[in-house]
Amino acid sequence: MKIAILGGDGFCGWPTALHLSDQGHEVHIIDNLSRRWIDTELGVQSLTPMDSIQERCRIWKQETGKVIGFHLLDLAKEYERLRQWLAEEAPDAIVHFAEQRAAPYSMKSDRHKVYTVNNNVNATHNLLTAMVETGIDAHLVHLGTMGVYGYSSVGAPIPEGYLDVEIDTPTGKKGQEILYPTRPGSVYHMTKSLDQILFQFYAQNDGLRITDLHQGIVWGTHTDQTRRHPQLINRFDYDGDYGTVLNRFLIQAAIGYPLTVHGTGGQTRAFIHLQDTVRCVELALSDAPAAGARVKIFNQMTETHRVRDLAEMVAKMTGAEIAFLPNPRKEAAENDLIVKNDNFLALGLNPITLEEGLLDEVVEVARKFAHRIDRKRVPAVSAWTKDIAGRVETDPEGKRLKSVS
Ligand code: NAD
Ligand code: USQ
Repeated sequence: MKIAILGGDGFCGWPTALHLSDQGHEVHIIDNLSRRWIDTELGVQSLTPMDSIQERCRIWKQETGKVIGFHLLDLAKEYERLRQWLAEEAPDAIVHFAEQRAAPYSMKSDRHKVYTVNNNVNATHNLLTAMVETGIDAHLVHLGTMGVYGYSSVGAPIPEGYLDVEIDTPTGKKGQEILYPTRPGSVYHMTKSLDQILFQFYAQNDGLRITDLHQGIVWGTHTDQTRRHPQLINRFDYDGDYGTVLNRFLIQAAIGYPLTVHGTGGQTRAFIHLQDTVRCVELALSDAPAAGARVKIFNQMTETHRVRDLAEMVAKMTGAEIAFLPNPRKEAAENDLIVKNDNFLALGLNPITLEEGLLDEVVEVARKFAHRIDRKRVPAVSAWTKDIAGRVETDPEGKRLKSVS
């Protein structure tokens, strides 16, 4: 297939591009490199030294003989160029990773909220309307998030996207299938909830074939392809805005920084290893919905864990200390989470679960590149409200360690 990977310079997009190219697909990356600019804005850098996207593609060709095209294009702002590109290239499939994906970044200030909404909603809508206008028959696979559901399950497992409800009518109860009610916990997660409505409309109105992958928190760093050459190494975010919880705990352990647990660490979240992310995208591509069918929604996660259990596991493995910090986010202090992921299991996913070997691998990568870490960028200081901002701990390493336990 000819596959466009939107956001293919990012943490999930790059290994997916390599994986699909390795399988013999013709891969084109579209990216505006905004993530690299955000690193500059925040004064941080990937833990791992990333080459330019052009250089990464050159090394891939040198190693494998396979070509990955790169196209510098802003999906949110360059509608005409996007439409023209789609009309000329007519990809068979489009994998859409290209959004501002950090919840803390989306909550930093009003400007960051505006940017995140404009970027994410416009990127998705521009893509959908350009697909209709050009008449290409591509299968769109979008990377959504488990966070659209919110995290407190009512005791029943969260289904894959849809919920059967009964509505009281004057003539009795009537059944209806609805999108599972959204309950986003940040402006970023809110944009993913809005994306869902855009997909529902364009599938119903124009028969677009769309799969939305509600992905959990991705951990790990390498995949089979990124291991092939040092210059194919993946991005690795550790800072307080873009670093995600398990990867952060692993780098914190590697540099002797206390593990930064927010609140009591009672938050339960869904997780997936990066290697399974790329495999799930492959599986989703092989199982496109028919034109006119409802949006296919998969829960792309393999296991759930409580944040403090992860911290305890990493502490036991590495000897790291745990710091319980005031939570900069507005979120439930404790929640349970039960999630269905039957669709991917039925397609043959054999989940990689947390195991010491893979955790060790990340700690090793972190130790190797520890000299690139700016410890001042480790604390998560983006607060969800002005009130919370006054309580944020900006120096978890300092002597004033606050404990809420
Ligand atoms: P990332 O920030 O590393 O990559 C996103 C890429 O998209 C970047 O290279 C960025 O430059 C590009 N981009 C953003 N806006 C763009 C635009 N307007 N035009 C063109 N390119 C643009 O993020 P990631 O971790 O690789 O996540 C990819 C997708 O997966 C996101 O949509 C995210 O919501 C979703 N996701 C990620 C995780 C995770 O833990 N990383 C978990 C669940 C879902
Ligand atoms: N947390 C800590 N300590 C830290 C960092 C985070 O306790 O140092 C806690 C947070 O308070 C939160 C949980 O860990 O309760 C998860 O935080 P996270 O930053 O790992 O994940 P999140 O903000 O939800 O976002 C990430 C990705 C996002 C994706 C989402 C999937 O950045 O793109 O959509 O995971 S999910 O969480 O399933 O919605």
